[in-house]
Amino acid sequence: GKDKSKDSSLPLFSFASVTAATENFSIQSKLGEGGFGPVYKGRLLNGQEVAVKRLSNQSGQGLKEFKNEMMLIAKLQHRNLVRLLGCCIEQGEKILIYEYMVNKSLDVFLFDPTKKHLLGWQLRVRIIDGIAQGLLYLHQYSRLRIIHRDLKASNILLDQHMNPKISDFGMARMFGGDELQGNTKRIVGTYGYMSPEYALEGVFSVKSDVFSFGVLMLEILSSKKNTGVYNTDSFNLLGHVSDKLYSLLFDL
Ligand code: ACK
Repeated sequence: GKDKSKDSSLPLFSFASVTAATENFSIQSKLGEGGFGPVYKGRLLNGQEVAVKRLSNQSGQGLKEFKNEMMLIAKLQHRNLVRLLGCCIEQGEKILIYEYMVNKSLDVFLFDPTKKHLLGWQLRVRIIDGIAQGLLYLHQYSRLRIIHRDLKASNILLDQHMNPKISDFGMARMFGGDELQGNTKRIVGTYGYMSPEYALEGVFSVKSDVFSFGVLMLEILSSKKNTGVYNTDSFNLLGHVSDKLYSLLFDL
């Protein structure tokens, strides 16, 4: 592959064809289904483990999400964001190659009865802190002002040191100029984590991400999965908390 490591904001390599790509890594097993297709565990020639995300349907929404994820994640680099290592965007085949996250997704650790006990309080707080750092980078320090729009436990991956990294940028949006919020008729994301203004009116902003972060934080601290069923009380409580959290965490 082409070496682009000099420009740290670009993926390390891009393959012109699948043949070129598959000569450089081997696929070992399937990890699961992602937003736009299967995710595999693979290994580069130098032995490094990677996660390979493959676009399964070359048309429509999947392709949109794939392109979106690629365009955004290629420009981002932060210790709390999953790192893109390379890509292949040949006509017939589209794949993204990521660093492999040994401890998989946070929701397994939070909600699997056999794993819950592995998360101590200090670790839970450290995970929350790491996610907040990643989110702050997205919203502010990356200078791109990115709204993730699907922040949830299953999109937080854990590395060998249990450091959290935000993944899955298929639905993320970049804000231009002085815009503070966007509006959409196609409300995507995950119900239990959606802020009321987004769920009901399609209005998204850094604050709707912070709302999702609030829900995530409750899950991390309680090991209880939010049910995704809204009632007025939870609206009021979380809507109120999300503003407070925002100022607490981001205006420091
Ligand atoms: O919860 P999981 O085991 O962690 O199942 C999902 C599955 O692939 C579909 O998204 C896993 N996955 C995604 N990206 C990575 C990665 N970079 N490293 C390890 N596992 C990953 C995810």
